[in-house]
Amino acid sequence: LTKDRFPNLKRGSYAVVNSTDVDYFTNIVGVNNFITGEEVKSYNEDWLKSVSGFSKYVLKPKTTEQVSSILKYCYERGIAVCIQGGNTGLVGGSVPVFDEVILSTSAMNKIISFNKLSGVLVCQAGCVLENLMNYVQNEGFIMPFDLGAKGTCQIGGNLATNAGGLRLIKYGSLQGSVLGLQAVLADGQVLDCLNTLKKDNTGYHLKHLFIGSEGTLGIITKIAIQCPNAPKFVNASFIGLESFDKVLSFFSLIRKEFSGSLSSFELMDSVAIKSVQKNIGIKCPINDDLKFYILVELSADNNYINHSIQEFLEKALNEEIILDATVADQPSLIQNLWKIRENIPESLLRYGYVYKYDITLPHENFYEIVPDIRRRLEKLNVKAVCGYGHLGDGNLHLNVATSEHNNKIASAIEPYVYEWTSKYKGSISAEHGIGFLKSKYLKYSKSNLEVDLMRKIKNNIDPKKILNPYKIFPQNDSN
Ligand code: FAD
Ligand code: 2HG
Ligand code: ZN
Repeated sequence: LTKDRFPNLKRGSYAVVNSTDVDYFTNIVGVNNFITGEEVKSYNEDWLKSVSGFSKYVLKPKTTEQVSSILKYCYERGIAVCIQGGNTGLVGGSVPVFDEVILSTSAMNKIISFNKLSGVLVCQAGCVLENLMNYVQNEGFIMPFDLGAKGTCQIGGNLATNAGGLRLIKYGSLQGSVLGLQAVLADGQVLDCLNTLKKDNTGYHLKHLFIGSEGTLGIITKIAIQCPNAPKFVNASFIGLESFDKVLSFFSLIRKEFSGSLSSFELMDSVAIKSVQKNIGIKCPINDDLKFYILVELSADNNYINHSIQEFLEKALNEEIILDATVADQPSLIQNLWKIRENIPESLLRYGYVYKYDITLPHENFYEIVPDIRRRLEKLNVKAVCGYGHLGDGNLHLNVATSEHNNKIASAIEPYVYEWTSKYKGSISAEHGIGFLKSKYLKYSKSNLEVDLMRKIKNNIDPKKILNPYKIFPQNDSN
């Protein structure tokens, strides 16, 4: 329980839900979409099993109007609300800290429209990413982003965390591809910024406030997103290398050769690969005794990528920049290579507990922190220390797996990792957000003035602070 790990944290002075409230909520969402009892348990706990609240109620509205009625009521009563999408977030933002009512967007899963001319998809926030991917694929398009959590995460959650993922290097961030959104504010007002056209410079871009706001400024209910045409040719290569210097040389070469066609450049170290092999049972498709692995995806409308990748890799092999490689250009084979990369988080969790760091660093210093942390934790009981992630975007996932949470290990890593990161002016959360678990460390990436301005915005939009309390902003607990 979060309460046990953070004993000094105080519950805000929010109203406790009573039977009249229960009647009101049931009336709005209907008995089937009002969850209470044993079933609430899984909504209280995050994917990492690192934090859990003790909410008694989950509401699953189906429409913006229902969300609006719920929030209007909660605002008047002073009831705190935790917003939950697919609950795949990795910073404890999607679960309650105390007894906040959970508003799940799972029942808001309708696709509203898809314009084949513009490629603009409009949908409700609770659509699961993979369902959207399949839907637009049938129309000859792709979603502009992809995550390992695609089978569970929802597009509303993706916007709320400003998720990055596996294709950002080619298609950019959600801030670029989201054209518009609709959000319900704390007092129930519906903010309609659901633009479906590309250009609009009429004043402040309010949609950007909600992208990455992690449920603290409003509930995103609808989204308009620009989908690119599906590339005609795609291939993926799984490559082994002996040193991180070679990884950087290879990155520089492939970017020069394939520039705009490079849709992923993912790094995995040997510890990450071993974890997938051992804990999930997926075999490494090439020599499994190398120090570093890369998954490169190329995608283009021109067959040049398929004709030339083989030759390009052979040259790199001859020059000993890389040591082993395999290429796939059929969808099922490409998917098999991706499975290795996408299963790393799950495989590490199987050790018991994982300390996760999601940081940006300059390419030159990208990997140094991993062996450094290994040395620091040498005498402590850890199962694995590994580095992987979106090297193309300068985003490292440093993970430390142990059998269970341990304060001694935590304090050997934190704030050390954040001090290291801020020394390079890196971000202490590149793509997962701040949520509950990282709020204490916000100062390593944001100045006092920035946090102050953020607070002013929050207090203005949600003066009673009912939306996702205890998240993003530092709390009064030192654990
Ligand atoms: P949740 O976890 O339910 O919520 C996340 C946050 O958003 C919470 O603060 C919540 O309150 C808020 N929220 C949710 N829905 C709404 C809404 N409609 N309106 C307002 N606020 C809302 N992340 C990446 O960036 N890149 C990756 O490559 C990536 N890979 C992952 C792989 C795995 C295996 C896992 C488990 C996670 C991964 N993640 C990744 C993290 C996670 O999937 C993303 O943060 C994702 O965007 C969360 O979506 P969700 O629907 O699960 O949101
Ligand atoms: C990924 O890229 C996700 O696989 C998860 O962002 C990273 O679990 C992590 O640390
Ligand atoms: Zn990631």
